[in-house]
Amino acid sequence: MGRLIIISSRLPFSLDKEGDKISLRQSSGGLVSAIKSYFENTSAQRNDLTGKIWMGVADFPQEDWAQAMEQQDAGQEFEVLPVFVDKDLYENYYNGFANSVLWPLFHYFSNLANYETQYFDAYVQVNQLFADKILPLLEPGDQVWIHDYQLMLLPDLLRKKRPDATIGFFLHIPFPSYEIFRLLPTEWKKTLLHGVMGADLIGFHTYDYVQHFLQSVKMLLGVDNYFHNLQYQDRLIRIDLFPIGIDYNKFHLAASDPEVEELRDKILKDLEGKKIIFSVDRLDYSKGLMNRLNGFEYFLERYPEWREKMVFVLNIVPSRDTIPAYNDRKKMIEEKVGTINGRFSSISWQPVIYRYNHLSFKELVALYQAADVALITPLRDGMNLVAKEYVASSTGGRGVLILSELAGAASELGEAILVNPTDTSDVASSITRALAMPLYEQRNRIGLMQRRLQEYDVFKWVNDFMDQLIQVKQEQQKQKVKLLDDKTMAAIQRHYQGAKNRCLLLDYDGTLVPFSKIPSEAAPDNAVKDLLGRLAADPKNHVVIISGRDVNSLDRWLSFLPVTLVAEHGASFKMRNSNWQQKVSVSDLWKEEIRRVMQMFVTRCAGSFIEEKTNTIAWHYRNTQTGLGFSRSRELLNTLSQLIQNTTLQVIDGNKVVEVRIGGFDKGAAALKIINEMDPDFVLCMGDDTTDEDMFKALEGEAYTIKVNNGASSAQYTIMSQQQVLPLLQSLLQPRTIPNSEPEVQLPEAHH
Ligand code: GDG
Repeated sequence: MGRLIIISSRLPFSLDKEGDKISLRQSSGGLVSAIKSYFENTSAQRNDLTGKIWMGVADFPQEDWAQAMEQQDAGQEFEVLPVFVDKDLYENYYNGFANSVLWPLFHYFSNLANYETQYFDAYVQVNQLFADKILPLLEPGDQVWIHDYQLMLLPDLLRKKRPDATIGFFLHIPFPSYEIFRLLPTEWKKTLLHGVMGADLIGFHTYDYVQHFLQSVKMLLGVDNYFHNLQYQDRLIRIDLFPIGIDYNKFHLAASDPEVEELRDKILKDLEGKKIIFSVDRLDYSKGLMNRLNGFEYFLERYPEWREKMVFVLNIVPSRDTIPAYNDRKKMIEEKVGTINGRFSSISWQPVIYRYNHLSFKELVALYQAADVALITPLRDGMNLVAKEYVASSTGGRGVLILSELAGAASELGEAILVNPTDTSDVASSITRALAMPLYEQRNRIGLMQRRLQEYDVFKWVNDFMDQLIQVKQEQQKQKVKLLDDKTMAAIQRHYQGAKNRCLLLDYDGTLVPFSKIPSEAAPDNAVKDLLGRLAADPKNHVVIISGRDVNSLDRWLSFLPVTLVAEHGASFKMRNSNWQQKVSVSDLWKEEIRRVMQMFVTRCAGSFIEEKTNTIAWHYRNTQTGLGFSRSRELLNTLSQLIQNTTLQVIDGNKVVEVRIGGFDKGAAALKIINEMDPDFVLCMGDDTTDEDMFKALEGEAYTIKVNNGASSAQYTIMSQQQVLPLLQSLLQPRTIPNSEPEVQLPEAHH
């Protein structure tokens, strides 16, 4: 491994200027907390790291930066690479697209999203600035890790110039459901997805976000996944969940730091005799502060016995206060705090202690320690580190966490009291439950959560992500489909000539014949018939045409030849010189329902049509207006996938066709069955479509697998077009002069 290059939209600090003196101040926020901890703890880092770089926008002028670097001692744990962005451009990028479009939308506040074109333009430009800065500095072996929603286009911008670079991307906020994501203007949403897909590994906090992302990729880019892997533009990409952890020991051990103890004791003394409820958040509508206050107000109303016996310490950290949606919120919150205090305070007691400031780390931990209850109720939150930090800071197992079920952290912290923040009475009753919880129960719950947080801490998180990134790279290497070159072809020919029992498995449409506008007109021409005839005439050959076509077409076009025909992906067979056999006979009732749905799509999409076969029914959109056909096919896929749930049917997203078929057949199983029966010493398998991938996978190590047309594939080799298929087969019959050198190609062993 080489250098680790972290790229986030902002650098993890800003500059403080006092007269001539300039100093660095660390900024707060989840991402900064996590990566800083990792960089500070050298013993937890991978030992093969040769350097650490952090790149991000500097929110200070270039001159100040130069001066700060002169004054700064060389004690930084990492090299800093500042990006300088013009103020107006930055405004449109950061406060504009990032925080007035993506942030609200991804947190399900679609009504707050402001789709301004200049915002998007600025987003593209700033992502490009990042790319321009880092590209000339990239070295082989570098691991680039791009963070968060402000830089979704960067992975692809790097990929375009450095196809082999190692690039990871992590999203710290939720990835919303497709129904929300699709609200973005079409060009933007496709550009964003395509941008992220420049990465090799894409990480999210929870399983739901992974699923949402995969669904959007399927609907908008037409790419399906298998076990969290995607094949996109010739590359394997892995999408997985990496729930971010915290620096557990930093929080847990800080609790016994004398300064923290002193601060905590002071808080406890000042609020003596009262239970403490605590929350700390950036000022953000996603954090659900108004709902929290409503819940707290209802608690005071509904459970008067707790009045004077508790206080709610509400700490809000200033954030993005130049955006109107944030500033308005501050006023509303302060009014609400005023109302509650006005309504319930007595001369000696005030229910809400409200502060609008940034706490030092020690103050923060002292408050975590002092609090009997942490009330953390965001309306949406990618993860929420505050909840984890509160749990980690507890000593002796004291403390109760009330956590919103809409925070990513809820999927790991099941022992918290989980609430729906919009349910005011649920919040209120959870507060009483927490305040009254016996110590043994608190200990039990906190203990279980602490063990989990200690186990998967921030160091595990980073190393886990880096390990997977390296693994994906290795798999890509293994999987790289090689262009079939002359040398390999010569080796295949040599093997062919020496073999006595050969099997040639050939797909029909798109392989033996080009695609035709009307499927029923794709009859083989004389050249195909002649070639197949000559191949089949050699007694050492067994030619198999393996297709998704129905029995009738294959029978009409090819049954005059001594070849084996496989129709409908293996549902029907006609072994060489014998009769058709059908593998299943099931009721055709299912087709009626599917036909009805497909018929609707035929009406809604001019040029599309339905094709029915014995075991499949397909909707073709090859002849439709390009964009429309594709987008209708996404809708149809979605509808059909829902419809066939819990049945044995399968929906296949093929080449310009959406097909439903009875499950249990695929070309892979059919191909294996044939070669198991005939035990050949040479197998060649060619195909072009998604369904042919099943054969390529099933025959791995047993056959020369060749994919027609460029594109990601499990096949060993690829040829660039369908027009090369016949000449290739022809060359088996009449080999050119074969060079004598040893082949580099891996020869599949004879099948046993
Ligand atoms: C994003 C996602 C995801 C807060 N106030 C003070 C302070 N903090 C520190 C906390 C914590 C961090 O800031 C806040 O992290 P969160 O996770 O709660 O929230 P976001 O900043 O919105 O972070 C979030 C996160 O990224 C990581 O992936 O969990 O869902 O929105 O570490 O301790 N620290 C100090 N004083 C404060 O007043 N010292």
